[in-house]
Amino acid sequence: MGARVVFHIDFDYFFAQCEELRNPDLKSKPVCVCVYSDRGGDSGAIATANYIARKFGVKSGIPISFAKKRLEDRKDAVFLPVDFDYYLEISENAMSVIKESADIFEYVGKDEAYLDVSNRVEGDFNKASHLAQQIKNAVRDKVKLSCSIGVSTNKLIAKIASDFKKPDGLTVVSPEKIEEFLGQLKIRAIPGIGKKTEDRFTQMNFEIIDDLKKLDVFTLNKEFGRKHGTYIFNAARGIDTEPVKERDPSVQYSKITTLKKDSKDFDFLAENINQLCVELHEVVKKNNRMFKSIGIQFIQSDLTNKTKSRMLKNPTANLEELQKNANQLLKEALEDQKNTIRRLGVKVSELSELRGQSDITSYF
Ligand code: DCP
Ligand code: CA
Ligand code: CA
Repeated sequence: MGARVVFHIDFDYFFAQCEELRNPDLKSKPVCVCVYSDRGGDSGAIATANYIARKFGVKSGIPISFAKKRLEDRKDAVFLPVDFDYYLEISENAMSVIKESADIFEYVGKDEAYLDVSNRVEGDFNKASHLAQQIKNAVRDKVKLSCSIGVSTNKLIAKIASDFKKPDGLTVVSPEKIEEFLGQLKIRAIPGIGKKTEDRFTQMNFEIIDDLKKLDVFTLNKEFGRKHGTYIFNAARGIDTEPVKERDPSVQYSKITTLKKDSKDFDFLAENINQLCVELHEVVKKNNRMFKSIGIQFIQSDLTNKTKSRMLKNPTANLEELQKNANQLLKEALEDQKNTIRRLGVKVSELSELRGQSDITSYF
C-alpha cells in the first residue's frame, strides 16, 4: 500500500455558525444554541456556542442556566433553540461541495467527514495542502461556512489535526512530522480518551502523548483492557490502518404504518410507535448499523405532514433507547396537536457502521 493522504473536515461551531449565517448581526454577539427540555423555563443543555460565548466558559453540554449565569454581563448574549432541519440543509450543501474533491468520501455526521485524496494528490503533501485550502475556499464562497481541516496519512491523525487549530484552521501533518506533532499534545487529544482515562494517566504523572510511549502494550492492556489498551498504544505512535469508507449522508431507514383508526391518543399511538421501532430495529441490526438521530412522522387526517426529530449524544443500536426517544418525541409532538393522525412513521439517520471496538471511529 502506497502512502495515504487523508483529510478530516470539521465545521466550526456548527449550529451557532448556521444561526449566524441567516442572521449576520449575531456575529458580534455571544450566541448559544439550546436544547430546551420539556420541563420548561431554562431547563435543558447547550448544544453549542460561538467562539465569543466560549470565551465566557460556555460549551456544549452545560446547562442553559449555567450559560446564562456565565454571560450575565453580556446583555447582548443570544439564546436560540435548535433547528436541526435548517442545519441539515446547510450541511448537505457544504457536503456536496466537499465531496467533489474526494477519491473516497466518508460522511461521519452533520458537521464532519473524512476524505481519501491519495490518488488525486499523488501522495504529495504539498498538493494535499493546496487542495485542502481550495476546499476551505469553496465552502466559504458557496455556503459561507468556515471549517477546519486536518491532513495526514490516516484518519486518526487527520482527526487530531483538524482539532489542533480552530476555528478556520488547516493543519498538515506530513509523514516526517507525525512523531513531533503527536508527541507534544495532551493525552486527551487522542479521540476516545475521556476524562476517566486521562485521570488515570495524570495519577501516573503522564501528561503528553510522548509520556505514553514509556508504557509497553502489555502494561496498557492490563490497565485498560486489551482493546482500549492496544488502541492507546497504537494511537500514541500515530498508527491507524482504518480505511476511509464510502458513506453517503442521505441514507436513512424508516418504517411507516397506516393506523387502524385516525387518532391523537397517546397510548394508542405509542403502542404503534413501539411496534414500528421493533421492525425498524430489525433493519438496523441486519445492516450492522448504529444511528444517532431519531425522528417520528405524522401524516395527518388532512394529509399534511408533521415531523419531529432529535439527536442523541452518542450513536446507538439499542432498541430500548430507540423506543424511549420515539415515545418522548411522540409526547412532545402531541402537545399542540389539533388534527388526528392517519399514518405514523419512525426513522433513524446519521448512520454509522457497528464495528469492533479496536476501531477508533467507534469511540466518537
Ligand atoms: N452538539 C450537540 N451536543 C453536544 C455536542 C455537539 O448538540 N454535546 C452538536 C452542536 C454542534 C455539532 O453537534 O454544533 C458539532 O459538534 P462539534 O463537537 O464539532 O462542535 P462545534 O462544531 O459546535 O464546535 P467546534 O467544532 O468549532 O469545536
Ligand atoms: Ca465542529
Ligand atoms: Ca464535529
